[in-house]
Amino acid sequence: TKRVRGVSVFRPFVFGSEARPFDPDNRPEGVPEDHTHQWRVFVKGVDDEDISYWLKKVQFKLHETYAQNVRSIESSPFEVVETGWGEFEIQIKLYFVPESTEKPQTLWHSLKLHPYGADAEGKKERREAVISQNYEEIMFNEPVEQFYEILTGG
Ligand code: SLL
Repeated sequence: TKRVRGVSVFRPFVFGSEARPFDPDNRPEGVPEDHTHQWRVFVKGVDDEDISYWLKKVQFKLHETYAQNVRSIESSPFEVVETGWGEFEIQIKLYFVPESTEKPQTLWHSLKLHPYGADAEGKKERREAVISQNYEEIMFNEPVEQFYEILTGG
């Protein structure tokens, strides 16, 4: 497969998490006692643009306290919804469409449950949603011709 020499193609995307504390008076059924939040970790296009033409699969690796902590999401939306009690680092592995012949790329995201400053001593617990997301650009250097066409709509 021929590569397109001297060309780099960038694709923007967003990854991150959203967390929301449970209302203590109205907890969803079946959630373990010690869980305090529902959260979501995701990879998506900017303005929810569909990115599945270049992104094939996302593997989210959660903390080992989770059952089946490696979650593979094979189609859009690339996200995992969970509940829990603690913050941790999530490994996010991006797999590209097979035409790309590109190796997977790994990112890390810190799951945030608590609003900034909420853990300061003497502060009353604030119950609010916490969104933590990053804008990122992936660079494909000298993509193979077939992938270049997919990327540029050629
Ligand atoms: C901490 N280092 O101690 C972190 C680990 C792990 C959070 C946090 C498990 C949920 C379940 C969960 O929330 N783990 O039991 O399924 O703060």
